[in-house]
Amino acid sequence: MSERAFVMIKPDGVRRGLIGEIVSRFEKKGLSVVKAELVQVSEATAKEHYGHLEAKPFFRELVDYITSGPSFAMIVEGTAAVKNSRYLIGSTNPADAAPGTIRGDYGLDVSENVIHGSDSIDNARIEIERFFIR
Ligand code: IDP
Repeated sequence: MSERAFVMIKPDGVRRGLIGEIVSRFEKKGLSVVKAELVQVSEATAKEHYGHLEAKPFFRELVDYITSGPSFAMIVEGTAAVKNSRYLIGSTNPADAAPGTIRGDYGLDVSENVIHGSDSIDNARIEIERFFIR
């Protein structure tokens, strides 16, 4: 069944010129990028987006990272888009992410892990609204 996922290339990925390469991976997999925009994530949106991590010691660093420059926000559509996107993206820590995944191939450190992908259909809906509808 076709569904939508929210995917965002984080500022390190944009700075490193990886937009084309990363978009290409989603397209080759068979998922469609149906909307995309370069966005400057605000402090308030960053805090909301990562609200589940507010108590973590790295929260301030995470907010500074995600607001450090433009990100490339996308709506990705296709069969099981949420699950398939997470597989393409790989484990949170690039050191644990398998080669062939985006984080496995382009990341080194958990604090700058190149890309975000929604972790559930419900969160995909919330994140699409957060970044594209408001
Ligand atoms: P996810 O991005 O794979 O869904 P989450 O646990 O929701 O993983 O973490 C959100 C983001 O917080 C990660 O993608 C990463 O940028 C950052 N993060 C997670 N754990 C750490 C850490 O231990 N140190 C620094 N940043 C972290």
